[in-house]
Amino acid sequence: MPATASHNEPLDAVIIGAGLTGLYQLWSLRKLGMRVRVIDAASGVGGTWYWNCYPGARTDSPSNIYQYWFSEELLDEWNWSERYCGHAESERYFNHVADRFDLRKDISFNTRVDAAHWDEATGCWNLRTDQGETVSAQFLITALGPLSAPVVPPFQGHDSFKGRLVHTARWPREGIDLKGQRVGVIGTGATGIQVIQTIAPEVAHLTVFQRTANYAVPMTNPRYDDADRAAIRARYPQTREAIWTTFVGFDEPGETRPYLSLPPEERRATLERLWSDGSLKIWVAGFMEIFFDPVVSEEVSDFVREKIRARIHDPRVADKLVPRDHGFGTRRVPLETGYFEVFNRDNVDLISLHESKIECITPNGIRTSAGEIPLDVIILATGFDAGTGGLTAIDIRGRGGVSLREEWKKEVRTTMGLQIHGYPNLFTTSAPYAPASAFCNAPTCLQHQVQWITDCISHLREHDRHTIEPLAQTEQRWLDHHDELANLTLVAKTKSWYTGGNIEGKHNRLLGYIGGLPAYREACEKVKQQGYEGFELA
Ligand code: N01
Repeated sequence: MPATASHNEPLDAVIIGAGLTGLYQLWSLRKLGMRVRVIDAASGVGGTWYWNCYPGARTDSPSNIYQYWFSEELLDEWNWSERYCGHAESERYFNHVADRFDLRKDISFNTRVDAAHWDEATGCWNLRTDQGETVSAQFLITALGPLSAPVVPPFQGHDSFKGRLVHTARWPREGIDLKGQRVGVIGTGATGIQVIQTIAPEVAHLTVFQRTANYAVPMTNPRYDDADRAAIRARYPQTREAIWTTFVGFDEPGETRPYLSLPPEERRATLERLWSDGSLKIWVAGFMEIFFDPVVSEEVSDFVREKIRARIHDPRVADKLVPRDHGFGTRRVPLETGYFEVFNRDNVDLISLHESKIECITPNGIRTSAGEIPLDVIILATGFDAGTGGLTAIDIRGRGGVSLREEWKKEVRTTMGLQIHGYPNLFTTSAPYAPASAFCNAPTCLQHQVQWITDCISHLREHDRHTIEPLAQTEQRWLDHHDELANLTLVAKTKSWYTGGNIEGKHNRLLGYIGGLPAYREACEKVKQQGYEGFELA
């Protein structure tokens, strides 16, 4: 660990995570003249884009809004090559940012924070890492990303497999040669879809194990030339404004006409227009009623089901692939490129786990209730312990030695996803009950959270205060508000990582704040304007 961190003298702040959030938080706190260290288990920057280097990884947010806004120079000099950039380009971008702003000198790579304990006497967080170092800092900021703790289902026989078994979020950086291999993919979420559509043409045989059929929208991904980039740059002032004002931090205003007020042909025409954009517009800038009105949900879902069915040759396969058990948009909608056509290929089989269950992993493959499938490689695209898993992996203890991990087994609580009662000077990003944990274009919401945290720390320093912590009643008010909105939605009634439903025994509560980014920003701004009323400053 570099010199600053091994001093006994506490740092001003430690940031855990050198991804999108951590890099910007470091840059922001440096601007305040603070001594800051970032700690990351990875060997490089990029967070999600460092770890998720599986075949086909790509953003579902357009590149013009999947970026930082803090530097005009950066906006001017970085050239996106396509509308939705691939994993390698995203990772290159974050490396460029780290170099451009000389951030690496304050980052400790290959270092995992095991524990962070609040020390009442010194008013500092004491951290212990897996490298045996201890670090103290006045402020602790977690920049772990909402999806950093992979879920490996406890299949019997897991260790007996003689081939290669890998989770997509731990894909080896040197890659895996899948040519000519018999591959099984478990999971058909956003990740599984990207992997499946990418590897199907190169493997000898692909078996897809699907538990829940997913909706997906075909991606239109043009490559950009200089003229496109110039046009995109010319719109940056408007784009920068727009992302703050839309419901989920994209740059497209949503449809405002009530769905049911439109004649059927106008509904259809609008859905066709949204669909043909080849983006997530039909989900995030379409008819909002899909999130709370079962009638509209069913009509829009039928529209999408029809689109999916039309692409699959075998109606029996189509029956398995067309979602029936939830409405369009109540789970995360992925973009896809030729995904459904994969199931028209001779070298691909689809196993619906509703028809035959996975019984165990064997030395030679996967045994389902319908028999054994021989495999050379098993890919787990089985998702994440979202929002909470990154935080509970660390032994975080607040006032009185109270363990966050233990408390969150009973109930996950935060104040606006930014702070937690009982844990002074701990700032969380992409934690539960903020839009950033689920319902937002990540860079928009995470940059907003970084700005709020930076302003808050700046306020404390200006007013000669050393600690901040939300009051219990402030936290309860936020949770009540969150629940009230959540419970109006179909999203909260649908099992997915959005509700914690993908983890056995996880407390079920909608993870992301669903009041929209503008309302969330207003709530955060109000706290700031009122001098952090509802928070204890000491
Ligand atoms: O994870 P998921 P993901 N047996 O939880 C299945 C972001 N992301 O990594 O749906 C069998 O969505 C599970 O089945 P079910 C994006 O926000 C973004 O795909 O629970 N199957 C499901 O099919 C996304 O939403 C991008 O019934 C099991 C799958 O595994 C989030 O990451 C790209 C199982 C997990 O799907 C997470 O996506 C990729 C079991 N025991 C990801 N356990 C882009 O921006 C789980 N499954 C493009």
